[in-house]
Amino acid sequence: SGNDLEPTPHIALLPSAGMGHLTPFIRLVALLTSNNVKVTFITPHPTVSISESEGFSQLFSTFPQITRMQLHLLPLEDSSSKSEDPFYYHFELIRRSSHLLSPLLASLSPPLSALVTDMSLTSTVIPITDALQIPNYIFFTSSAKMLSLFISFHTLVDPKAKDFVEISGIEPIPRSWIPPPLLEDTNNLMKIYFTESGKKMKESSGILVNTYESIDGESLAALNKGLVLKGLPLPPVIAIGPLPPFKFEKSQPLAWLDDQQAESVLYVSFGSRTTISREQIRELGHGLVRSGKRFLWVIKDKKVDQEDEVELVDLIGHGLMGKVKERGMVVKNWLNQEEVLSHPAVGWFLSHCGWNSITEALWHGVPMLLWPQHGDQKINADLVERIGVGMWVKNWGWGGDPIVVVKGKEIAETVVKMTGNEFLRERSAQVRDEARMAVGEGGSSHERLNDLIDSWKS
Ligand code: BUP
Repeated sequence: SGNDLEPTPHIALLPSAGMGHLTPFIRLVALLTSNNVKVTFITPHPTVSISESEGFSQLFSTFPQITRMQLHLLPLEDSSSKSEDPFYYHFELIRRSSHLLSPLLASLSPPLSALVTDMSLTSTVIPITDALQIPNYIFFTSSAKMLSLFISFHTLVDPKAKDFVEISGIEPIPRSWIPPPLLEDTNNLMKIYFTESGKKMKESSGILVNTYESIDGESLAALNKGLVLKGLPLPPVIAIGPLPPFKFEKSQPLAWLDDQQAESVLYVSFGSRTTISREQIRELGHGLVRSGKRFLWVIKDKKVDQEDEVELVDLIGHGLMGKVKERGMVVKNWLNQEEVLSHPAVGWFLSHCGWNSITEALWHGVPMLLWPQHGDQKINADLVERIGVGMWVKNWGWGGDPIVVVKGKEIAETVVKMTGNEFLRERSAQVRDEARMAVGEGGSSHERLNDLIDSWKS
């Protein structure tokens, strides 16, 4: 389609580390490409995980018309932060290599209409695009509610001093929902990127968010009315979500799922970069068995997939392994989640509340048991609970807390309660329809994206 007389915009995109950041970029790239936008995708090299490099290969083989450019990351001279989270360490590597972008961007032909960068790179990339006079859009890969915290965090006076964090235009956020590293006294990689990029964000040309009006309306309105920074104008905050899952070729046979009854299976996953303690893994296993439900459980022992070498049976022990196999299917590390959530046998999702997992569950109408582990996940859990498609047991705390272990008995009781709640299922079907309407012809997110692409043509 498209008018031959209309210029084709040329957009470069630069993601950051981890599947939670890469997946929405891949979806956006697929969407832009199918809207006749010329895309150059800049891939940081090397990646942290195998999943990321596989994601890149699949994307480029599916869309040969996308130009690939590599950003070769420089090693850090000061490696004292190497012991911190490997994904945040990689954010820092990409940030510190950002100056290498200048010659790369300047060499692209035809000249760029805009660069879209991951939120974590805002503070180092904006000076570069400013110098080259290229419009810079930030892609925020979490909710608009989280964006309001991101943008205002550097203005908050001692956020840990009060029970609630107050952001103008937004309902106060309980302190216990704030990502714990942000409340530490000492600096850490998350706090540094969050503060620095949050501060610089207002200088971007626009902020794209993988969300939509009917779940995140309060924050979208507050941001776009300029309330969040108390009258300081912000660039337009553009809700373009939920970005439709992009289906690569079927990657794994899910024969076990094919044999299960419709909506009978609980899918359990804590995302691509979260491990839970061995003790908690075993309690969870006992809980799942005791719930009497069928389940499909993805277990991780290491944050980084290529380091994960332990055998499943050594993780959960022979006794539990035997019981688990009677009712469920357990997999190490990775399954194609899109295939799982779209499978008719899957009826519920026990999720760590990563924003991508949530938008995917909404898209497929799968009700959730919410167990936030770290980062933005409590803020995400709250949004899901409010729209009525999830159950959140708040006293389970942060799953990432090594001291609190939730017992199997309680997990089993909660699973039974959640899976018996018909209201959650009915509401999930409505929310699925709304999500699809937002990105369908005439929907709010569909319109926003079209306007954006049009603005790149002039
Ligand atoms: Br695990 C896993 N298969 O087995 P989130 C994840 N995914 O396809 P995270 C799979 O990775 P952040 C698996 O569908 C989602 O798109 C999943 O992103 C996919 O959580 C993505 O849900 C994971 O945002 O990232 O990994 O914790 O911390 O950035 O939210």
